[in-house]
Formats: sequence, C-alpha cells, structure tokens
Amino acid sequence: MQTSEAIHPDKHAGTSVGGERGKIGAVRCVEQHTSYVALICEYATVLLQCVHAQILRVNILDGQEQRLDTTAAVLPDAFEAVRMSLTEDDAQLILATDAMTVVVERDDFALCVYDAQGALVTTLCEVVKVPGGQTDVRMKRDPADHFYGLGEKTGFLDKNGETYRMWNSDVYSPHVPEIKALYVSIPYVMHVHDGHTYALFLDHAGESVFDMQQHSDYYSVQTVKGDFDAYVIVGDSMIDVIREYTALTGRLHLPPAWSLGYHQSRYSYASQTEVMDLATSFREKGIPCDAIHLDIHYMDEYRVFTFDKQRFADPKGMVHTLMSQGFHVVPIVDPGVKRDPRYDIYQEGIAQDRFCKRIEGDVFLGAVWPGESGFPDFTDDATSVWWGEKHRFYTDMGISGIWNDMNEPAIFNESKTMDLDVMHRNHGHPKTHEELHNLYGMLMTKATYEGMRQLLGNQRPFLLTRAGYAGVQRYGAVWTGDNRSFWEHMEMAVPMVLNMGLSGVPFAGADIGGFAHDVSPELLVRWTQMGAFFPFFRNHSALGSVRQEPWSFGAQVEQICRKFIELRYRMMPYVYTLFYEASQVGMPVMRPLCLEYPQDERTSQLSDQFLLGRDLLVAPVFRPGVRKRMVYLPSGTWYNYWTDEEYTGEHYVLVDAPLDEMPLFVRSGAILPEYPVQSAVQFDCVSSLQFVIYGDPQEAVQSYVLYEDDGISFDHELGLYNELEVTYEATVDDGASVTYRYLQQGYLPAYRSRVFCFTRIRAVEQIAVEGFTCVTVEQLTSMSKGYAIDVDAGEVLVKLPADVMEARFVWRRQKS
Ligand code: MIG
Repeated sequence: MQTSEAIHPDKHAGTSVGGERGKIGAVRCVEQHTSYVALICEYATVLLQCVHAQILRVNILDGQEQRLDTTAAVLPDAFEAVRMSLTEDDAQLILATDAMTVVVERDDFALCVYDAQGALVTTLCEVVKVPGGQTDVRMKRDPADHFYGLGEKTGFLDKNGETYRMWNSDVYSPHVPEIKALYVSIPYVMHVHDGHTYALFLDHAGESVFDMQQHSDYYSVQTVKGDFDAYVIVGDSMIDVIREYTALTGRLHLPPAWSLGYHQSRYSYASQTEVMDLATSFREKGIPCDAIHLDIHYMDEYRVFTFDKQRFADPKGMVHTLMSQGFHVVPIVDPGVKRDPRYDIYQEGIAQDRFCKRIEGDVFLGAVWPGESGFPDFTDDATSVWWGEKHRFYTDMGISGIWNDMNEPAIFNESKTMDLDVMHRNHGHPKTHEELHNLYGMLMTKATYEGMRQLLGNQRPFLLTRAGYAGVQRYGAVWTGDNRSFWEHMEMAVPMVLNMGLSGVPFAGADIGGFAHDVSPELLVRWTQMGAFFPFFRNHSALGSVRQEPWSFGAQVEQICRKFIELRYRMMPYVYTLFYEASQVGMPVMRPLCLEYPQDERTSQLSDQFLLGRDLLVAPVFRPGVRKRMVYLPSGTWYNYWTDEEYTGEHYVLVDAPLDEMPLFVRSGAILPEYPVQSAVQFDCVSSLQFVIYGDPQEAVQSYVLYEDDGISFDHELGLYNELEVTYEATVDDGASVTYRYLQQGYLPAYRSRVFCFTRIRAVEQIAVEGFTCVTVEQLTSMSKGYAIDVDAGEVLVKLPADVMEARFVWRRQKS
C-alpha cells in the first residue's frame, strides 16, 4: 500500500519550491586578493585561484561567501604562490599564468581555459545552481571525446556515455555496469578531446554526479548539495596531467617490497592451526607467498584490537613463526567499535569522547559485525591519533600490515551508512555526515597509516583499504571489494584498476579468483595469470564459497598458478621500480595503452589488455575454453614472451593462449631486470640480478633505470637507494656496447653478480665479447666474469661481478 507520500512534491524534479534553479548570472564585481580573484556574480561568488601554473581552482560559493578551505584530499603544501596577471574590459576578464590563460565572459560567466600555445583546452559553458542545493557545472564536449579516471567504477575504460555517482557505498552485489557508486569515490575526470587532455577534479566530500551521458554537447558535474570546488588541470599529455593531479593530492609512499608479492586471504582463516597449516602448505609446495590476511574471525566477537583466545591461543608466537618463514600477517580492522561497557576500547572511546555523535550529544550507534557499535570521528585529529596508537596491539606482535574494511562506513541499516545528520567535529568546523561522507574511509586509513608509521619506527607499514577518496593513494593500496567468481568480473577488473591508476591510485587490485560465488579451476588459472601483473596481487574468497588457494583444484591448476606467481617474483625489480616511479611522479603501475600511445586512436577504448609499465603488454583470457586471442600491438616491435616471435606493431594479431600461458608481449627496446624467484620478497637475500635485453641496438639506443633499496625501511628517504642506468647502443662495426653506471648510489645490494642477457641476436654464434672469456652456459654459473652463447635460445649471456660499479663492454661479430 502506498500513501500520499508517493506523490510528494520533492519526488518530482523541477517542482521543488525550496529554491530556484538558475544560472549564477553576470559578473557584477571583481576583487583581486593576494592569492585569488573573487568574481561576485548575481547569484553566487566564484573564486579563481592558480594553485600551480597548470592548475586553476574554480570555487563556486553561495551568496557572498569567500572560503578557500579544502578537504583532506588536497595537500596543504601543494599550493604555490603562482603569479597570475589580471586584465579586464567591459566584456571579459583575462587571467594568465605561464602555462595557461583563463577568459571569463562577464555577462554570463562562461569560462574558457587556453594553454601556453593559445589552444583552447576547455570551456565551462554554464553554472546552474539551486541556492543551498545542487550546483551543476556544464563543460563543453564533443560526442567523440573520451573520458577516463572517475576512480573505482564498473564498465569499460572510456567513460563516454556513462553517468556515475560519487558516494562511497558497500555494494556486496551486484557489481554490474549500471551500478553508479562503489566503495571509493574519486571525483576526477580526464577529458580527451582531439588528442588533448585536461582533468577536472571536484573536491567535494558529499555526493556528486558526473554525467557524460545525457548531453552530446556538454558533460555535467554536479554537487548534490553545497559548494562546488573544482580544479582544472592542464598539461601536455595525460601523463603530465596525472603528474600535476598527484602533486595536488599526493603520491604513494613506497610500500614495503613484501607487499608487492603474492597475498593469500580467505573469509576467514579462523584458527591459529589453520593459518599455520596454510603457511606450511605454501612452503612445502614451493609457491611464493608474502602475506596472509586475517579476516574478521580472528577477533573476539569482532572486537577490534583483540584476538579470540580460544582459536588463536598465541597470536604473538604465531606471527613470529610465520615471519621466520617469510610471511607477513595482515589483520582486518573495521571502524565499528562494539558497544560493550566491559570492553576497554569502547570504554575509552566513550570516556574520551571519540565517537561520532548527533548534534544533541548522543553517540551514534550503528549495527555491524559486533552488533551495535560506535564509530570514531576521524575528522578529529586527537581521535585519529588515539586510533593510530591503538595499533600498538598489532605492532607489538610484529605485525606491520593492516587491512581496513567497512570504512565507507558500511552499516546494516536502510541507508547502508551512517545517518546523514550525524556530526563530524572537522577540526572545529563541525559538518554533517552528509557533507563529509566520502572522506570517512580515507581518514580512517590516514589515521591508521600515521599511527603505524609512528609505531614501526623506520619500518614501512602496509595498508589496504576498501573505501577511499581522492588522495587515498598516500596511505596504501585499495582493493575493489566484493566481486564474484564470474568471468565477467575478472574482465571488469582491468578497466576498473586502470582507471584507478589514472585517478592517482597506482596500488590497486581485485580479489583474484573472485570473492563471492564458487570459482572454477579454469577461472582461477586465468585470473591468477592476470593478477600476477596487477599492482596488488591478492587471492581472497568468501565464507561458504569453494576453497580458492592455488592448490585447491589438483596438480595442473597448482602448477600453472605457481608458474605465474613465480613470474611475478622474477619481475620484482621491474615492478618495484614502477612503484618508485609512481611514488615520484604519480605514474600508474598498470597502464592503459592510451596512456603510452595517445596518438593511436585504436588504443582509446582498449579495456581488455593493458601494460605493466612501459615494456610488458598483457592480454588475459576472459572466457572458458578459449585458447587463442586477438591482441592489439601498438607501434614498435613486440616479442611474444613465450615464443620470442617478433611482431610489428599497429597490428591486430591472433596468438596462442594454451591454458598454461597468457598472451604476454615485451616491447623491443626493453631492458627487463629480473631477480631469481624467492619464496618471499627479501632484497637482502637476492643472489643475482639479470637484465634481459630485448631488441636490436641498430634500431635505437635503449636505456633503462633500475631503482633499488632495502625494500623495508625509510632509509631511501635519506638517499640510501640506487638508480642504476643501463644503456645499450650499436657500435659502427655491427657490434653493440653496454654501459651501466649509477645515477645515484646509496644502497649495497646483496647479490654478487650481474648478468646481461641479450636476446634475439642474429648470427649469435659469431659473437665475441671483448675482454671476456667465452665459456659454456653451465660454466658461467660458477664464474664471476665471462660470457656464454646459447645458440638454441639465440642468446648471449655476459656476467660481471656486482662490485664492478660502472662498466662498458662491447660485443662484436667475429670476422670469419
Ligand atoms: O562482507 O570481513 O569486502 O573482503 O572478507 C562483509 C568480511 C565484510 C567485506 C569485505 C570482504 C571481507 C568481508 N567484509
């Protein structure tokens, strides 16, 4: 039965009597302040601020207000004092920096941004506003444009034709294309028009909508309520725009190297014995693994900062034994604190006033696993410090990784989250949950990260979070929540994680094998193959679903999973160097082809293949029974990793994909560093470093810079790291030279030798390396210097002791 409420006037857009929806009107007055220009329009105030030469802030406020506060997404020291000139006439205002010019039309507040060359970057056509309500900003577009970013969303790579909502949501099901919001909200879109890219970042922690669907001549960005504070970021390329965006919202801290290894999880490994058995299985079966996650059943009735005494009799002993086997333990921590007057954390939370409250003063209680629970108010610094400090419980046991879940926050009620009228202290400027919702998860992770950092001293923490907002990349990794063991979900993970990378979050991944539902043996194989090339590599599955560890389906599945997990460990120096690059310039680790080949329109919508860094092209298999697949190779020459077959790029090729292989290509020109496979990532035990050199130096000079440090401490921040540059180039007489030298040298690697492996050399048997003795491949293993020719593989191996810090050597063809 319905009541009259079904036809409530508020349910019909356009008939609202609350406020008038209209344009913000003409610019009536212009005020120039030290760091910004205020345009007082008829119905709103717009503050324009150049926070970087390439970043324009457009802050649209109700009435006459002038405020420049930001959310926690924006780094406080990101703002530079940028010189901005202002000229005005009757019709226009013109603001300029070295990198852009902004022209505002006085009569209707249309705003155009031009780049340094004078080319039009973007046009803000109009702002439509309801006082105190929605603000809708319309940006010009063409139907053929491309849209990327938008954080964690379902659907394909290019977001043209989609509408999304930014509202952190716990969506157990379904993760389908029409789901508008998931756990993470990053109100950031990259708009590519005619080969030029800029980004728009809306710094708004309440609900917002990005609509690239309804109108072919503009896309619209709306805040559902409240102000509209956006940044327009211009740049020469997508890469440049990401660099600028991550200068504004931050970059990840280099994670501990072990967190780039393989993680095993299950909801839940529910006892100490089960966990120890699991660890033993990995080592007995020789499957590399670095981390075991503990889901909610480790706790005493889901009380955070406890272990169940029956099932985990000696957690500290367990953690220590596991660490001696090379494992790290990552326990889950949810924000809800069980309402239990006998529980010390709850007692303290109440006594010290740590929980979110209603304005009348009563603590907000919401039901989660432990039953009714209080939720720490992470917008309050003292509470964040308190929460961070509580993690001593874990660090005292030797734990250095934490998994944050349910931090949207997810609550078992009708709205699925905290009541919108609950208050957040927000550093003395109280706001409602409705206004700050999307920040909750990130602030929890921030509090955890900062606490762990404090507690661990010089050791790097690892953090995993489900919810997040722009800037979450600063604190750790994100996984994409409760997917299912569906082939479709494996396929969807690619564009989802690619767009996370384009949105500034390089450390991300989806549950391998799928969380809910039962994985099939073949799906586990294909997903593990793909997962080995994802930034975050964790197998996780739900209560009640079929077991999903790599050995759950017999010898063949186990063997193939092992092969790909091992491959990940062999590539570790390559992967680690990519993370370093992400930490320095914000570059994604896992990249869509359009990022590296923006001129190639064929890459603009490629959702089913991706690059790991610049040099590896990954083409997973997404359907059962499929043993071949089509791959698009962009410009250049590419080698099939498995067969060494050579392909010319800008072609679609059909390649073999037997069950134990996933199509994988290496870019000609690549110099790939490899370590021997370890059972867990330990840089202090690496025995050798090998550079595999793909390509022909006659075509181009090749170079690569390897990054190395101890992988566990913050010493790299003091300069204790290496950047080792390798250059491979042709010499005049049909030979080639290799030069390696340190660009930075501050870390002493453990390995004793460096091997350079030249692949695909023509007439390999005629090669001689000057000043080196030729031996057999076997002999070379026990020698510290020499070279060997592998005629069958078409390879030359040159070995040098690792204490040779700088070298140049030449190989030539012998005159017969
Ligand atoms: O579904 O802690 O997304 O990874 O295993 C309930 C139990 C809560 C949701 C997470 C999932 C985790 C599960 N959690």
